[in-house]
Amino acid sequence: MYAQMIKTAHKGVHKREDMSPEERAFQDKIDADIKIEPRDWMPDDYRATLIRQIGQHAHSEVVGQLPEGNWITRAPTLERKAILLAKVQDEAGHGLYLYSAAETLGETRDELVRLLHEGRMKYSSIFNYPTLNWADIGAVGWLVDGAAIVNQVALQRTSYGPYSRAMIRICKEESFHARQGYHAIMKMAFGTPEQKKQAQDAVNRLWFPAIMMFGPSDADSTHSEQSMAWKIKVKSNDELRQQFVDQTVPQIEYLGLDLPDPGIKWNEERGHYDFSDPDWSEFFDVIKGNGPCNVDRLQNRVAAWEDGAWVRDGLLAHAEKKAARKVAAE
Ligand code: FAQ
Repeated sequence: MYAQMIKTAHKGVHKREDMSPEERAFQDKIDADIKIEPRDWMPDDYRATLIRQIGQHAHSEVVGQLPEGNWITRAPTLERKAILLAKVQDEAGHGLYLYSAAETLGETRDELVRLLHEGRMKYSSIFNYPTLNWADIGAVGWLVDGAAIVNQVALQRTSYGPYSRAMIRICKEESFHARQGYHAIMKMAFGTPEQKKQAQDAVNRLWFPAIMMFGPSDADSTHSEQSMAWKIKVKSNDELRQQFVDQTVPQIEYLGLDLPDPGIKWNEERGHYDFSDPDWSEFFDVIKGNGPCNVDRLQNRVAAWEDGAWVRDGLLAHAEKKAARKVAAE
């Protein structure tokens, strides 16, 4: 359904004067901050935009397990291993809440997964970078989950009810993820010179990819204007990026690490930190499939899907037998 909807999607922003009476009533609800629920009337493009964003978000949670899963067997202590296991497992749960939210819009999880595996749907750019040392795991929790929280706290107020409610639950778990990450990187930054060097290396490599997570600059964002009019997004990409930089720079300073961007400077007049743009050509290249780990991540997901076929088939066969027995007994 989604693949078809995207082909016929309206280009540009819906203007009030061109809206049908139904669409005007829908927009009035949005403007009055009334949540849209699955059985309410909604424009096809609103539905398609939500399926795209929620689907990509779900895929990000699931693909996002891979860079950290890579370190579960190599975590330095039993405690760190247990924490990392719990965190990675939470990400799978977040994927499930989000696929379920997309199902309320009429799109199946199987279809979204198929589109991901065929390279027709995206997931967050950040997960196409490798995790090379243990400090990266701290940095992922702190910076990547930290960026995800900034975005997701805003999304708690998104206009679509099931997405908003999924975000409230996810944010509670994400805050544990970010704290465990900061705790892990703190141990490294305050540890031996070699550990501190690893922490600095992780921050240097992951800083720009983390600030790219918020998407292209507002000027280059194709969906923002309409998504903000529909309150699918309640803050712009650049607003959220600035919020993340402002909260993270003092944390880097507390760790005693060098700032990863020479352009970071407090701007008294704006009341915000100035910072340098990431290399946007790298961002667009990564989301086109050319990042350091894109091929590997997708191959991994496809292999997991294929290897798990016998479990899905078994569960379905069991459910069918159970349903048939129930019908026979009635
Ligand atoms: N990566 O017009 P916009 C997490 C695409 S969760 C890849 O600005 P939009 C938890 C965009 O899709 C992280 N693609 O797009 C965790 C569009 O392409 P399309 C995920 C990106 O949707 C932690 C094009 O660029 N969070 O990390 C990215 O209005 C640790 C134009 O961009 C969410 O998904 C990107 N970074 O705004 C899990 C939050 N940015 O579709 C495991 C929900 C943009 O036309 C371990 N999503 N693109 O082909 C959102 O808030 C929005 O979708 C944005 C992008 C803000 C990401």
